[in-house]
Amino acid sequence: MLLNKIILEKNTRLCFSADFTTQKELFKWIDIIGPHICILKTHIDILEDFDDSFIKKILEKKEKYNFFILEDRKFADIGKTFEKQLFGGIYKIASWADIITIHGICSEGMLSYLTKLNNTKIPKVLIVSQMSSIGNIIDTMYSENCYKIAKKYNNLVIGFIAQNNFCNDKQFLILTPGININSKNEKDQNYRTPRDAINSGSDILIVGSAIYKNNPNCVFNYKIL
Ligand code: 5BU
Repeated sequence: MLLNKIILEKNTRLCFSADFTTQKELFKWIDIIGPHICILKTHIDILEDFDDSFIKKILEKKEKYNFFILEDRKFADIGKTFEKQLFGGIYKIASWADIITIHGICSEGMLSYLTKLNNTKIPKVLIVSQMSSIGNIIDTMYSENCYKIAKKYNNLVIGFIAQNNFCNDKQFLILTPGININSKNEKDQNYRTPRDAINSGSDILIVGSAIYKNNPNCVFNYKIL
């Protein structure tokens, strides 16, 4: 994975959470934020006007701005359903996403299934091992079990979506959502400051609305710390 190379070359630890519902808005923001990020995070199933042209366009932007694409699908199912969701349907996620998220709950089965596939284009995996949302029921044992599974499948798993570096293992990246320079609770989302996340051992900050609901220049508050 050449993510570290991008981080160094572009001097950024920012993953932009592009939670837009139209392609026009999505690609407009990619053109604004693209030069400042190492990862672009999508939620493909919230796009209202998805069509086949999307895949070509997103891959062109990736080439132009040099970032990885993370589809935050948070897969959580049995292997054969997961396979269809990842490779098939209308989105063909595996054909354009470099990285995907999967929930820890049944990640052992999904990773074992993925390992046995003869498919050449398999995205790398981040396991959701902690969440930012208020009232989520993940406990320390759950996170610890995610770590055990990640070690077993470290050919595919490159890290975790987590709030802190709970495993303290340099082979895995920690990507942290729920970031805003004004720490606050907003509905069920718990926002912590970039500094707080970095001090907790985060490698990459996932930031969405704190940037796109603001002046684009505020990207510099989150870019590198
Ligand atoms: P925000 O606009 O910066 O709040 O968006 C956060 C994004 O990160 C959004 O796409 C969520 O789906 C995603 N997310 C999160 O907020 N918290 C989590 O624990 C996980 C993902 Br996992």
